[in-house]
Amino acid sequence: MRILLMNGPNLNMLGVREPDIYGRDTLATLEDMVTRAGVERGVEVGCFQSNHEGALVDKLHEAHTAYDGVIYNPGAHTHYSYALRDAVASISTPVVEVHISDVDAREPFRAISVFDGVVAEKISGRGFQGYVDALDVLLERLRSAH
Ligand code: CA2
Repeated sequence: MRILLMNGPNLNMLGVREPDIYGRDTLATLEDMVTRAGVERGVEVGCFQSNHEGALVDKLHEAHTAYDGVIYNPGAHTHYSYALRDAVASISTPVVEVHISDVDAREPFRAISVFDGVVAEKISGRGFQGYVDALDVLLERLRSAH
């Protein structure tokens, strides 16, 4: 089983600024944590981060054939990118949307997600643990489908 961990714009800045919202740990730590969680569960995790919408669209298209599931934090694209919503809708690979912060408890625009209705599940406000929880959601779903 292959799972893609995908992070959108500005998430390469994790641990660099705004530690009160996003914590002190870096993207490398997050990728390592999810990769290790995958190893424990017998799953290969591929990691990708980009600040560019088109690169993220391309990676989702690649996930259609190359991965069994996607853990995806779209960053601010969550709130406005119909191109990425359409990309998620265009693939049959299940996608779980993850947010480190509790998007419903912040500015009102963050409570809106264009991915509503096209993702398998949305996890918000659990910090980095939310990504591991998303891995478990995907594995449960994928294993019960076989
Ligand atoms: O809570 C989340 O994970 C978000 O997806 C993060 C996005 C934000 O636009 C969403 O509303 C919620 C922003 C990611 C920015 O990450 C930074 C990390 C460190 C320092 C500055 C920004």
